[in-house]
Amino acid sequence: MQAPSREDFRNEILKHLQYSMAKDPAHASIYDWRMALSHALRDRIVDPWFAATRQTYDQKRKRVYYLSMEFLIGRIMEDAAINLGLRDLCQEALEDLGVDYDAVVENEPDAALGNGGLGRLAACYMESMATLGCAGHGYGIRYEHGLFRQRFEGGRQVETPEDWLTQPHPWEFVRPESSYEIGFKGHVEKHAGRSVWVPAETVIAEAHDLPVIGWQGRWANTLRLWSARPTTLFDLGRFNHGDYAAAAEPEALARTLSRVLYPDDTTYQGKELRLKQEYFLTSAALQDILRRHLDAGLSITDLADHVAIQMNDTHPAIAGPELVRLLCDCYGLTFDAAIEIAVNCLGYTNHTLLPEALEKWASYLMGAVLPRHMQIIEEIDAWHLKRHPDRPNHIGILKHQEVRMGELAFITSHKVNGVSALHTDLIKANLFPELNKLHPDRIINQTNGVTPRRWLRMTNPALSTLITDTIGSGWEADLDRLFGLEPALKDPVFLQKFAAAKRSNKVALSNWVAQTQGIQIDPDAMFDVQIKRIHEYKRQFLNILQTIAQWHEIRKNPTGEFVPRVKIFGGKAAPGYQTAKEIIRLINDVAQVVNNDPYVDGRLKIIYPPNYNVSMAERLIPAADLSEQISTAGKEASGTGNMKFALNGALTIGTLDGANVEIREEVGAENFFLFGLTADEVMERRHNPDHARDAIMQSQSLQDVLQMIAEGRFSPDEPGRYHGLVHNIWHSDYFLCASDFESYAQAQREVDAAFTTPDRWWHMAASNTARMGFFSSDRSIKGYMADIWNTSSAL
Ligand code: 26V
Repeated sequence: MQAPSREDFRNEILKHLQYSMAKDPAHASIYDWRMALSHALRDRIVDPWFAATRQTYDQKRKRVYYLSMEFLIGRIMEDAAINLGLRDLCQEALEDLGVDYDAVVENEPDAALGNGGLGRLAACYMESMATLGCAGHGYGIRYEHGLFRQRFEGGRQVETPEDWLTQPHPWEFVRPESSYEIGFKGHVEKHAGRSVWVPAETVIAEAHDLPVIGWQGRWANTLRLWSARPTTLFDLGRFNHGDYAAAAEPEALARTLSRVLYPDDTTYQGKELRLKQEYFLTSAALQDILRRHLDAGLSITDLADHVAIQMNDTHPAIAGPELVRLLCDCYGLTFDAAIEIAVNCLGYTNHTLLPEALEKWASYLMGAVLPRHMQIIEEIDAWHLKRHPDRPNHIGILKHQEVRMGELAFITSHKVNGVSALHTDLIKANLFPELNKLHPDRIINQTNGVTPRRWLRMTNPALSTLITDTIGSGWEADLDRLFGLEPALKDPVFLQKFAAAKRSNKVALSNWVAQTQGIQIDPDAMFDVQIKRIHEYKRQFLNILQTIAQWHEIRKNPTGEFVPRVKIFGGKAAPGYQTAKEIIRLINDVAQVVNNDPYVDGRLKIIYPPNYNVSMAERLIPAADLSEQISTAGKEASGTGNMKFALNGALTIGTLDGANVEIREEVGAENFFLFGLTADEVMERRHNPDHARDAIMQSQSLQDVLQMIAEGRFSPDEPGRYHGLVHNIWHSDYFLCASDFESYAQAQREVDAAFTTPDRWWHMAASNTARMGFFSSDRSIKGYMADIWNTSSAL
C-alpha cells in the first residue's frame, strides 16, 4: 500500500479520534490519541492481512502453527508503525496535531503474556514468520493478567497483579464464531469399539485475533489467543433460590482458566489449573487446525502435508495425545494411522535443561483431569516400546507414577530441537541420551535469534540511521548485510559517530533514570547492564559480589583512578523463589550504601529500576556499554538478551554458555570478555566437595566481601539478613559463584582497561554490531522452515 501524505494521515487519525473514539480534539487525552493512531495504523494492516490469508487459502499452502503458553509481545503500536514504514509519519502527523508522539507510545501498556526468554522468543518468531512470508499462526492464551508488576518496598520485591486489559485493546479482534468446547475430567465409554470421552466439566474457548505484520507490510499472519468462557452462563435455578455464589460457579470456574499467567518459569509444580490451561490452549488450537484443514476440502489423512505444529517447550505437549484422540475418536482413524500423522505434524523445541523446570505430571492427576489422554499416553508408550523392543526400561514416558512431558514430546515429534549449539549437544548427551540413540536424526539445533526490526531499528534509531547512512537500507530484513560495515571499522570518523549514537542513547537513559529513580548518573561512565529473570544460575549474585569488591577497592584507595561505572540491574523473581528474592534485596541494600557513600564520588552507582519488562529492555539495551551474560556454564539454554546487546554495540562479559559461545565465534574472541569454567569443567569441579571453600580461601577479595555481607554492612538494622546467602556460598555454592569469582574480577579489569582506550573500545563495539547478522530471528525461522516444517516462503 502507498504511504499516505502527512496531511492525509493526520486526517485519518482525526477521523478515528472523532468517529471511533467520539472525542473532540480539544478534549482528547493521550489515551484517546493512542487509540486514534492505533486505529489509523490498523486500517493499513487489514488489506495485507486479507491478502496473505487469501493467498494461503487459494494456494493450499502448508501452514505452520506455533503453540506457546507464552507470547511476550510488549508494545504493539510502534512495532506496527515501523514495519509499515510509517513511524516518522506518525510522529509528524501528531506533531501537526500538537500531540507528543513519545507520550502516546508510552501510554500503551505492555502485553506481558510471558515470563522471559521463551515468551519473547515466540514473539520474535511470529514477527519473523510474517516478514519471511511463512504462512504461520500463533496460538496462545489471552491471559487477563500477564506477568505480575514488581515494586520494591524497603528493597524487597512486592508483586501486584498486572491488568493490561482494563482498557480496550485496539489490536485484537474477537471471533465469537471460532469457539470450541474444551472438556475436563469425566470418564471414557466404548461405543461400537470406539472410545468416547464424556467430560464432566466443559468450557468454551473463544478466539481473539491479533494481526502480526511483517517488515514493509508485505505479509501478515495471525496470533490467535484463546479466552475461556462458561458453557452455561448462569444457574438460574440456584440464583432464584438465593444461592448467588453457587449460581455463578460455572462462570468463575471458566474464567480462572485464562485469568493469569503462571509466574514461575523455574520450578515446575504439579498444579491442576496449570495442566488445565495447557490442555485448554492445545485442544482449542488443534480443533481449530482440523476445522480449517477440512474446511479447505482436504482429507484428514493428508494432514501432515498441510500442517506443521511446533510445541514451544513441553507446555503444549499434550498435543500428541490430543491429536491422536481427535483422529481416532472423532474421525475414526486407527491408532497406528493417527500416531503416524501426529509425529509427522509435530515438532518440539526444548528450552531448558534445569531438572526442576522439566514438566512431569502425576499419573493420577493426568488420569483425573484427562482420562482419555491418559489411556492414549499409555498406548503411545507401548507403541514406542514395541517398535524399539531393546529400549531400556527407564526411558519411557511413564515412570514413578508420573507422565514425563519431555519424553512424551520427544516420542510424538519428528524433530526435537535445542536453541543453541551447546544446548543441543547437552540435550543429546545428558537429557535424552537413550532416545537420541534410538532416533539419531531427530535432535537438531536451531540457534535462537531476535528480530532486528524491534531490537535495532525501532529501539535504536540513532544507530540505525548511522548504519543506513553507511551501508544503505535493506539490512533490516537481511541482517548479514551488517558485514558491510567492516570497512568502516577502520574509519575513525565512523567510530566517532558510532560512539556518538551510543552516547545519545546513554543521555536519554540518564534522563529517564533521573526522572524515575531520582538518581543522577553520568552518561560518560560505563553502563554495565544485567537484565533478565532473577535466578541463581544466572548469577546476579556473582555480579553484586564483584560490585561490592569494587566498592571496597575504591574505599581502600579513595583518591585512586577508577573507571566510573553505573551498574544496572533489572528483573523479577518468581513470587515463591526465596533465594532469588534475597538476591534482589541484597542488590537494593548494596545500592543504598554505595550510592550514598561520599567516598565513592560518582565512581560507582547501582541502579535497579523496578518492574523490568520489554519496554524497559528497549530503553536499556541501546544505552548499554557492557552486557553481563554470566550464567554457570551449561545452564543457560541460549539467552537472547545477549544477542540484543551485542547487536546494539555493547560488549559482552560472559561465560561459555548458551549462545554466548556462538556470539563469541561470530564477533571474534578479541571482541568478547570471556571468563569462567566451561560446562565440562563445571561438572568436574562439582566432584570436589570443597570447591567453594577452596575458591574462597584463594581470594582475599571474596573473603572480604563475604565478611562485609555477613557483618551486616549492607543491612545494619538486621545484620543477620544475608546469613543464608553467605552460608550457602561457603557450604554449597551449586552455581559456582566462588569458583568463578576471580576469573570474573580479572575480566572486569580487562573491561576497564579497554574502556579507557576509546579507539579500541569503539572498534570492538562496532565490530560486534557488524558481525551479529547471524542472530536475526529470520535466520532461525528459515532453519525451522527448511529442517522441521518442510515449507517455503509465499513471497
Ligand atoms: C517452565 C515452566 C514450568 C511450569 C510453570 C511455568 C513454566 C514456564 C516456563 C518454563 C520453562 C522456561 C524455559 C525458558 O524460558 N527457557 C529460556 O528459553 C529461552 C529461549 O529459548 C532461552 O534463551 C533461555 O536461555 C532459556 O532459559
